[in-house]
Amino acid sequence: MSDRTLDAVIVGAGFAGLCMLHRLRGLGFTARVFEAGSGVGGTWFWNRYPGARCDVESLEYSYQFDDALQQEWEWTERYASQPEILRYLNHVADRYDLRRDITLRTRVASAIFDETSDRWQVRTDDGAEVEARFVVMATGCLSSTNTPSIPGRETFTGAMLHTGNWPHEPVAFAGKRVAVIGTGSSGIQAIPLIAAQASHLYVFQRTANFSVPAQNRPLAAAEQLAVKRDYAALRTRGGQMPFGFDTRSTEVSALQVSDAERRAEYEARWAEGGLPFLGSFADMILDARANATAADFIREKIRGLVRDPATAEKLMPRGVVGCKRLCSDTDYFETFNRANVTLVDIAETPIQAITATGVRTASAEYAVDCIVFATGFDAMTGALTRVDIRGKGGRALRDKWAEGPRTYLGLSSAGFPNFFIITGPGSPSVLSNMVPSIEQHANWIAACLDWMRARGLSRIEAAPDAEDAWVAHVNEVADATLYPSCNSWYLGANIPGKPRVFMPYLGFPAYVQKCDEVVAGGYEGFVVG
Ligand code: NA7
Repeated sequence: MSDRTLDAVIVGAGFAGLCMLHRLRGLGFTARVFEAGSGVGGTWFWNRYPGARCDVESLEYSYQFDDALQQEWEWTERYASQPEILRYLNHVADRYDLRRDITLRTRVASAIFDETSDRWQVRTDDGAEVEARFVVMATGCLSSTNTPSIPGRETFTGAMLHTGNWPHEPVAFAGKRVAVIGTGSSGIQAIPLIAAQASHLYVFQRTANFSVPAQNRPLAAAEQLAVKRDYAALRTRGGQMPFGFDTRSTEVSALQVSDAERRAEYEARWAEGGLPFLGSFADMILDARANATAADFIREKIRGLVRDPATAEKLMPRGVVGCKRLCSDTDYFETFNRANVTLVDIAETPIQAITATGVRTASAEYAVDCIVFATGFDAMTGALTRVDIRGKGGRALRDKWAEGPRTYLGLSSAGFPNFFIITGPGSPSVLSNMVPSIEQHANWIAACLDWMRARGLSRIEAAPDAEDAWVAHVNEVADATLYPSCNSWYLGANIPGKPRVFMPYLGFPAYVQKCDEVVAGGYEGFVVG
């Protein structure tokens, strides 16, 4: 190996990249992280919109690789805000002295595999090149923003913002007329805070979304201490749950209990708040009739929260609870009781154009000073396919994935040796608590490199038949659920022209077991040499 050759290039300095770097360094490997942002933090660096907050509890949405870290870090709220998570990640970068191996403000443009040397040639957008034995994509699942190409967008004379690429300077909405387009998690978090400042807020809703109250609150010292006394117990409990965090999931069917028992369960979960609502019943996302009971319950709550019946009607989601990611809010539905908030149903009257001064729908023109796009991401594949990644025979990953992503375990793709993806499509990723999923992948990849080094091996790649079987399995699992029944970003359905393929793998515990079995079987399903 030449002196110039790194063991690994890691792309991205969010939760995944930081953890991967720490793991590889710990094993004596050399690695460099390239990060497009001017700071570390990934998702939490870019998504700075008002109200940005994690929908998994702080005590679980955090690293567990170092008990001292999880003992010493004090979370202030049940659900951490973006600034707090960013502080945490900066603390991690400093605490483990990670910054000296991170190059900021640098985007990886291409990674080309050289079959003769088993090396990757990685080129960055400033024209620099490095050589590495391995490439690890820690590029995140929700990092490539989606801004719809609405006619006239370029003619707008006011400010245009995207929740996923928010300015670092404070944005003042006071006295401004604001349009928010999109009512997914980001819109639902931002809308109440923007409404509190703006002179008028127009919310452009294409699809009403299910949302449950987060019931966020300051984290009491005693509560935090109780977890820290036996942190491992919480981590274990979370790891045994379908989504990899403690949803207090039951084995009970919603259809096996009486109406009163079912209601009591939903009421209790509503009062408790957040995504554990999905754990109410085992068949919530499996059986349409079971799911309909939860949908009816949430619609009834919306009816009770929104004073104007016509607005309440428009805010009522029609589909399957959890099919699109369930939102977790603070005062979202109540915000529509404010006199300065107007809901515009663009399913009824679609947006036709953005003009110099506002947004025009099929029935009216709304004059605004600022447009906020809360229109989501080219999820799971966008950040991977926009890099020119070429494996064996010069084949581009984006060409291989033209009909949808194909991976083995969401970690690796056949034809791309020594190339790993953290929380890639085909792994639990966005259907799980991201931080434990990231750590599981970083641990797996680090152990794999260690194993190869011990055996003097220079190449590992997914076997095509193992990949085919895994892709089939991921689809089979998804097809047994209600997930494929709606136009979610899990399916790529939010991006015009993107192939409709269910990307994440449902079931964190079974997935971890499979990864462990693959290792125990001598990296079964991989070709090594
Ligand atoms: P999401 O969940 O993809 O939400 C995007 C929203 O934007 C959603 O309401 C979309 O409506 C709407 N949208 C998308 N494209 C358009 C166009 N062309 N016109 C009008 N409205 C549009 O993104 P978020 O950022 O809120 O959340 C992403 C994840 O981040 C979230 O699930 C958490 O995991 C964290 P649609 O439903 O497609 O009709």
